[in-house]
Amino acid sequence: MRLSRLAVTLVVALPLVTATASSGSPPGGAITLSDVIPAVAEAIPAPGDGFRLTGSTTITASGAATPVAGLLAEALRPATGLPLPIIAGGGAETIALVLEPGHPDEGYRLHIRSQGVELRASRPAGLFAGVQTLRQLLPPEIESKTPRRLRWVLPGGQIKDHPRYAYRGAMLDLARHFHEPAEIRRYIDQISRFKINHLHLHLSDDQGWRIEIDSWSRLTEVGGAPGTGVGGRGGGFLTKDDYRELVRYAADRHITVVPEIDMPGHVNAAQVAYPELTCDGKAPRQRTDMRVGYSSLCAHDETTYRFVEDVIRELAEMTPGPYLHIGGDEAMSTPHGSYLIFQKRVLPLVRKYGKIPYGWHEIAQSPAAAQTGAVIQFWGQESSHPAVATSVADGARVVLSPADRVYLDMRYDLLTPLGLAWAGHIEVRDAYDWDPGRLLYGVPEEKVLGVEAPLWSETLRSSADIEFMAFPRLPAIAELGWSPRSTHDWESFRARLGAYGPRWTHQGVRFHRSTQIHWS
Ligand code: NGO
Repeated sequence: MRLSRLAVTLVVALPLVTATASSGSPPGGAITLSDVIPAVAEAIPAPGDGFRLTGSTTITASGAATPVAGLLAEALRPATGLPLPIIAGGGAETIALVLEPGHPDEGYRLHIRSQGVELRASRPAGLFAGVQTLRQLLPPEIESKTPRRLRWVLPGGQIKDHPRYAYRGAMLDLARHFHEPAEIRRYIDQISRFKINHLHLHLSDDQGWRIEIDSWSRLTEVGGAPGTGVGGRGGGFLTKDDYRELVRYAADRHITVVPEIDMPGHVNAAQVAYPELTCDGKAPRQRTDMRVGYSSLCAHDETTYRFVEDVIRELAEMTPGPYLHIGGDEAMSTPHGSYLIFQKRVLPLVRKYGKIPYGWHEIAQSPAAAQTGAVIQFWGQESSHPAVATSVADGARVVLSPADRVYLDMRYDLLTPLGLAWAGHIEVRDAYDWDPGRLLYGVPEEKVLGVEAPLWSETLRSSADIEFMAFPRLPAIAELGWSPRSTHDWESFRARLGAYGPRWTHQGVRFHRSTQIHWS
C-alpha cells in the first residue's frame, strides 16, 4: 500500500504522527521514511527536500559519537565510492551525529533536509540505531561492495524512533555445530541491522563444550575436539581471547553478548571430559545424536557445585554484559527435588559473581528464580504457564521465545531442506503475527523484558545455513521487539520485507524466498 497524496498532506500538516501501515517501495520506486524494518515509531515525510550524498558530503561527529560515525562511513563508502570524511565540527552538506540529553534509551531523531542531515540521540546506542535506519533509506545498491553510479538521495523529513522493549535478542547454538568466530561476526553484522541488541551464545550441550575454562581445561580439550557435533561433524571451541574479541566486536555494534552454560541437563560433553560429574562416577560415551533429556549433573555431590562455581566465575569474569544464562531446560533425568536443590544453589551463585541469572522457563519451578530477580526465557507453545506467571508475580521478568513463533530452526514448510519441525512449520507470517505483550496469561507487558529468536544448530553447518533459516524471519521478530504495537501490520511488513530482498542479494546473504512475500 502506498501513502496516498491526501495521507501525505495530512501527515505533513500534523505534528509528528505515529507511522501506520507504510509502503514497501515497488521496484524502482522512491523510498519513503516509513520503508524501514523494524518499522519506525513516527515519521513525517517532506518529499522534495531530500539530501543527496556527493563528493562534498562529510560526516560530523565528536567524542563518543565518533566510532558510530566510523561505522556509518564504512557502510556507505564502498558502494558510493565517496570519501565521506569524518570531521569534528559543523561543515555544510554534512550528516551530523549529535549526542545530547533528552532522548529515550536507544531512541533517536533523524532530520533529513536538502542542506544536511541531523541524527540526534542521548547515547551512542541511539545513534547506532539511527544509522541502521539511515542505511535503509538509501537505495538497495548501497549494499554493493564495489562503487555504483547512482544518485544517492535520502528522502526528506523527520523520524522519531525508540524501542518498545529493552531486550531484543538472537541466539546461536555453538554446541550442536560449532560456528567459527568469523561466522559469528557475520551474524552480528546482519542482526545489528535490525536493531537486535543481544546475542545469546549457547556454549555447551550434550554434544560439545565450546568455551575455554582454565580451571577445567578438559572441557574444551575433549568437548571441543574434532568430531564433537551432531553427526560427528565439526568441532572446535572459543578460546577466552576469541570470546573477548567477539564480545568487543558485538559491543561496537551495540550488541551485548549473553553466554549460556546449559545445566543440570544437557551436560554429556562435560561428563565425558570429567566422569566425576556423573552420580556414579562412570564416563558416559560421547554423543553425536540429537536426543535430549538423558544427562544430568548430580545435585547431591559437592563436586558439582565446585565445577559450576568455577565455570560461572570464569564466564562472569570475561563477560561485561549483565546476564549469565544457566540453561535449566529439559532436565528430564534430574529428579524434581534434585532440580530444586540445584537451582537453589546455582541461581544465587550467578548473583555472587555480579550477574543477573537467566534461564529457560523450567527455572520458574524454583522459588529461587523470583528471589534472585532472574530473567525467565519462555520457549513453550502454550498461552498459560502457571509457574512462569507465579515467578513473574514474585519478581522475575520474562524474555519471550515461543517455539512455534520464533524458533528459527523450525522449517518454513514441508519442503524446507534444513531444520526441525517439532514445534510445527513457521512461515514468515506466523513469526510476525503475535503480540509479546499479550502472549502469556499472567505475564503483563511491563514484565516482558523483550523477545529473542533462538537458532539451534542440529541441522546447520555454514553461514549460508544460518542465513537461510534466520532470514526473513528474524526481521519479523526484531520488529515485534522494537516497533510500537500501533505500527503492527502484516501487509505493511510484507511489502517492506519484499523491498528488502535486493539488499540481502547485494550482501550475498542466502535468504529464504518465502512465497508469502512479493520479492522485488
Ligand atoms: C529445545 C531444546 C534444545 C533443542 C531445540 C531444538 C530448548 C530450550 N531445549 O529448546 O535442546 O536444540 O529445542 O529446536
